Amino acid sequence: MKLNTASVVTISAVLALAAGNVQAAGERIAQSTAAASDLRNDVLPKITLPDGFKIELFAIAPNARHLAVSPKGTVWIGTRSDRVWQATDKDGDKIADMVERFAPQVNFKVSNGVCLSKDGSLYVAEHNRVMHFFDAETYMQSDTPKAEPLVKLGELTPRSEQSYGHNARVCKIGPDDKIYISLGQPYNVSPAKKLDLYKETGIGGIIRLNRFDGSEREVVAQGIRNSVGHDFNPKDGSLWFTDNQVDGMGDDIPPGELNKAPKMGMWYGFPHYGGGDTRTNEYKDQAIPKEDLARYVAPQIETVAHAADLGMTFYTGEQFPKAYQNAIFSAQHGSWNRSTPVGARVMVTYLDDNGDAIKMEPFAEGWLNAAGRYLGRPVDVAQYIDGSILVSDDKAGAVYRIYYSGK
Ligand SMILES: [Ca+2]
Ligand SMILES: [Ca+2]
Repeated sequence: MKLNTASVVTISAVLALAAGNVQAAGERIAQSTAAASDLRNDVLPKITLPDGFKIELFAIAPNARHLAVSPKGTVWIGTRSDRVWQATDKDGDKIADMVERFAPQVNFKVSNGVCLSKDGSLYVAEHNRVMHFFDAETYMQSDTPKAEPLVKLGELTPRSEQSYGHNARVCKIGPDDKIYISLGQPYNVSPAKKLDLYKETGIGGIIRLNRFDGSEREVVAQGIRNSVGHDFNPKDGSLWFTDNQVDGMGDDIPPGELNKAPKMGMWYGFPHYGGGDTRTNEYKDQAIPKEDLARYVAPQIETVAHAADLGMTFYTGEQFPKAYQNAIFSAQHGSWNRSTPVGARVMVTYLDDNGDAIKMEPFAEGWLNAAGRYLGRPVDVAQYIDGSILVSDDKAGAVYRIYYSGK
């Protein structure tokens, strides 16, 4: 009798495994869930926005990180796991009715960064590989979309530098039609013996590549600690990026950063500076090399320490009032190491006529409650097809849409 029971259990387990595999191929994320109702009823009413703006739930997507939006409205959602989601709104109410696994046959590792080219190629920047999906929207329902590595596994950074820390990549296509990828360096403060290798490979920096064959790899920015968000000013083509700064120096230093690259080949201070003009303890007694100092660019905006500024986008839509045209929307993920947490909000940065930042201020906040508990943690901001913006949240596992109703 006992033997029979054991056999039944074994067969059930095999069946369950098989069912799991079948499900994985067409894995869909339920949208009408208790978690969705909680977000709609309990969290989103707490989010404060400027007059005339509203926020609603766009999609449930576990571990939602960086976003890419096609002109037809498909939204690809990266994660720090092995999944990329694709969200579609078939009935046109601007709420996703289908969220499913993209390219289930691909074994992703930390598939955080997603970006789309004008001709419809989707790139997935993983921890140490970049995958290229040709005509991604056409093939997205296929189990075998046309895909090949743009950067082969183990060739984005030397394998010796792979690490759990700062392993989430992001990408965007630049005005030169090359792909720009940020490479966070793995340490809190990089040791001196690593600096030459990092400068050469673009770790602690941003690189660009030919997006068709991965050739012409260049390091375009150095001296960055861990940038997890960049975009290009559509007015002048300049590259802007956020940077997360050094831990363990206290609650209020060093500041986080929003940077602008006036040109390629500049140096942004790390690890000699830990954020803004705060010298790191490890390097403060050393002179900064002349060749670095000559290329040093100070941040455009110093943000509150440890807020973790991540994804950002220039706003090019027409739905929002004029003040927001060509402004930068960026996400603060929120602190993990500060006595009183800060962040968990969407910021807006306004630029002047010269294309420099005037100020950054909160745009959407309320995910951090008075007790210091996170109701959500924003990661990325992307413009949606109607000129609203989408905000991802990897704590709630959701994507929100913020739109202007004027009322
Ligand atoms: Ca819908
Ligand atoms: Ca800096």
